[in-house]
Amino acid sequence: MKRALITGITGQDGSYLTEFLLDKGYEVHGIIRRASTFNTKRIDHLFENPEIGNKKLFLHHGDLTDSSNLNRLIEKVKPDEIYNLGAQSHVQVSFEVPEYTAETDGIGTLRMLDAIKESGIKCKFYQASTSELYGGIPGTAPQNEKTPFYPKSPYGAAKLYSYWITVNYREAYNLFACNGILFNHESPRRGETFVTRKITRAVANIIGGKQDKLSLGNLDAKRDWGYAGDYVEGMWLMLQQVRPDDYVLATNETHTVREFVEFSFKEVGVDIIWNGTGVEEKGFDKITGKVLVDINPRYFRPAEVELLWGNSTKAEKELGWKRKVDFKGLVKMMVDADLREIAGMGIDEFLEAAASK
Ligand code: NDP
Ligand code: GDR
Repeated sequence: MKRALITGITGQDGSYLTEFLLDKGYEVHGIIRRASTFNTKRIDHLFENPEIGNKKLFLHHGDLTDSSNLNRLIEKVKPDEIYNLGAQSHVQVSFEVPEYTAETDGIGTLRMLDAIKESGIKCKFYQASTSELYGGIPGTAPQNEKTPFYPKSPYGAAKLYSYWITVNYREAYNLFACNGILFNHESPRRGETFVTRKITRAVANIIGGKQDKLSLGNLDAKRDWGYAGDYVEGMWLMLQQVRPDDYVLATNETHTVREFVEFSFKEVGVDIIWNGTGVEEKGFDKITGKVLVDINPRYFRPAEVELLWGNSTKAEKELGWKRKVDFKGLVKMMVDADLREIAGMGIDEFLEAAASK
């Protein structure tokens, strides 16, 4: 039985990856942080299953800022594969906590790599690199493994260090270490402060009468949004190759935040029309004229990544990986899940009920 160690197991990707590896017959070990409230919601369904919890899935307290803990865990678990997903992963928040972000997202990766090297354990390493490395420089899209990096945030700069230290440990010490340069990937488990989930949650809340309107920042930013469940398979595939390498995972499509809003409301039968410019712009319900979207400058970033649009040809050719869920499918999945949670019914049921009124 193969053994995997995951940092960031309580996050969106960590939870999907855990399900994927358990399905493949792995024993999975995860590092969790001590918190004053429960932070294991995304993996509770696995850990509380008596066939899995403490038989195939083991949780250990730890933190990417604590080397002695990481050294000890690697010695104890002796993993075949490590997936380093742990990070302060919010770009805007990284402007507020730049030093902590560097400690976790930058030096944390060095701590992991050095712990592997010093332990002498033969173990493959996956680093959660990001399309934020590119910074969306005009004229560079679609971005692939050869596109130059130009990070635009403390998060991006910390992840740039991690990208290169991963390459360096591969070249200097012959570690099997890969960077997955992943474009944005979302799901019903996405944190609620990322723009996609903020939008789908708001749509469900507005429908359920629990929220009046949705306030956003830059509507014109473009992202290549895929489904997290597809992307964790790509992470695993990278570690199953003969040689370690770096790969882009993306859908090869790009859409604006504005389009994400329009598609999300459309799922519940609402057409949005836009009026006004800059911070005065508003999104109205075409039928009722009610303001459903406005702009709040607090969501603007000190520096913005305007355009991310990936090219995952290398991963498609060498790993045989391809995204299964497209943009429309992703929006529908997320709106449906939030609607079920908040209004107690899925999209189809909601539309049927609305039509019979
Ligand atoms: P989440 O924010 O959902 O999860 C982050 C995880 O990291 C959580 O488990 C969190 O624990 C943990 N964590 C935070 N700080 C530390 C720390 N100091 N020590 C140990 N663990 C820590 O992120 P995602 O699942 O979306 O992303 C996974 C990784 O992939 C991240 O590294 C992210 O930067 C990167 N990435 C994500 C993309 C995306 O679109 N989702 C795209 C490209 C890269 P806790 O639950 O306790 O907060
Ligand atoms: P991103 O994701 O910064 O791409 O990082 P996020 O969803 O936060 O922002 C995407 C774009 O939407 C714009 N935006 C808003 N963003 C948020 N969060 N809230 C708003 O109200 C809002 N209004 C507009 C942003 O300005 C931005 O342009 C994600 C994270 O998962 C990273 O960890 C990962 O590395 C990258 O994706 C790839």
